[in-house]
Amino acid sequence: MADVFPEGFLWGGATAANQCEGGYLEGGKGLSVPDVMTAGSVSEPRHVTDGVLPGRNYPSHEAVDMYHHYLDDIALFAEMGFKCYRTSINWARIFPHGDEAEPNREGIEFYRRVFSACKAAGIEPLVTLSHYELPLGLARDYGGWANRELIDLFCHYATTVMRAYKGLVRYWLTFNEINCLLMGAFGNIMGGGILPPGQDVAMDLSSGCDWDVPQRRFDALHHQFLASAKTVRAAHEIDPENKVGCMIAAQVVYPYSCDPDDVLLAQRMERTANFYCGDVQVRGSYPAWAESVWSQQHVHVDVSDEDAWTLEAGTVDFYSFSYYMSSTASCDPKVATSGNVFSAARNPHLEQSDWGWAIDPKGLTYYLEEVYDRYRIPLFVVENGLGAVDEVEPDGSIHDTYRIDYLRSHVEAMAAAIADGVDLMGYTPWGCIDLVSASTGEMRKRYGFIHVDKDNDGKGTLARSRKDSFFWYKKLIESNGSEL
Ligand code: BGP
Repeated sequence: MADVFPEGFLWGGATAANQCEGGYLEGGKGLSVPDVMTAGSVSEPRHVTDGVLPGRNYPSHEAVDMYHHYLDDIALFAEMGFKCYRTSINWARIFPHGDEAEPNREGIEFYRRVFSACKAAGIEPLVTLSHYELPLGLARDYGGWANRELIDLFCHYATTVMRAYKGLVRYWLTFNEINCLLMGAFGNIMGGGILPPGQDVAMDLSSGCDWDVPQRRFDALHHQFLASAKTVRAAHEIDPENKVGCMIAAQVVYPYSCDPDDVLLAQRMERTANFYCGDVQVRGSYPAWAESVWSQQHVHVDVSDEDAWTLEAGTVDFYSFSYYMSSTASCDPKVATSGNVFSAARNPHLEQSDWGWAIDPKGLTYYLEEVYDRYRIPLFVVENGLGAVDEVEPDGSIHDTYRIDYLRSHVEAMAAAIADGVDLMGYTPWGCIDLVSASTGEMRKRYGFIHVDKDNDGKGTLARSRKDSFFWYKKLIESNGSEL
């Protein structure tokens, strides 16, 4: 492929603290919402329990133990030639309950070591401040993000770490997949830290959430918009070199048929899912159609003059997103099924992963071009990949050609968008090292270039090994995307 990727393109990989770190009570860390979420599977939902219950499997507690393996893992990232490593800071490692005045020094020093190791290896850290990991104290005692007090608590946390890592980190993301708050169970728990009532409640993604109160989610989202906008301003004051992005779960929705009702439905779904959040964070105000979204949901969002000013003054420097799949919209209820974030109809033209996610590289080109046309700021693909079951051969090798094929076609899709004028900063495929799945809590749903010896029951040596995709990605980076 011709040289299309710009000089300095940020090739790398992405993880999140609660899915890879482990060490859940080490170094003074407090409990975080994922620490009370059990493991599930493709057919069994994860459960949220009232505290840590004996005899249950909580995958975040050890995860893949990066807390103790980070030096070796960063060395493997460097061997692949990573220019960038996206990870997140676990807020409860810095402020164990979430609302202390002074940070936990051990937590600060842990991430300083991680980011320094990245820098020493020539890898630029890209840090998510909130990746599905609200301190449990804030979820339990404040009601999560539905409570406006979280804005100041978050800003205190964000500015503390930005000051601590000044000169080490300059790329930041405020909220991971902020738009997940537009949907039921997953949005409440993972996005908003709004816990279900009860001792032991299933986070069922395939059906509705009977304890959902839409007003709470829309309030939570508004509070996160404000917290994000204030953080952007503070980041620029702390260090003018800082660049802060939003992070949206990309939803590409095609009309299932050319019935104008399907076309309009697809437009509405796509617009709400992507641009409700994108417009606030990039343009600095709610879209014109926000009122109709609110009235359909029977909610009211109170945007005071001061709020409006805050949103306008804190727009992001770049737009980042995760992209895994596309979906379709149909007015026929008989064709509806489910995807990773929003409910949709199965596309008969596309293959699906073992977890039912439609594989659609062209959807990535489509999305990059749509979003760039709308916002005209740099874009960054900070998650993409194929969750699959890998077989380890007797000699220890792993021939994950399906993963290479998936990633290759998505790199081609990015190249097509760049050739069309899209300003793309980088690409950090998800789960560059095997880690815990967010939606199902499994280990067997693997994304990594690096295999970790650990199974769904938590057994294994935690040994790391290189898959075939490791060598493929290394060559790709070496050639700056031209050797596919
Ligand atoms: C995104 C999340 C990640 C990640 C990924 C893959 O929604 O930002 O945290 O986990 O999806 O999803 P899963 O882990 O459910 O396969």
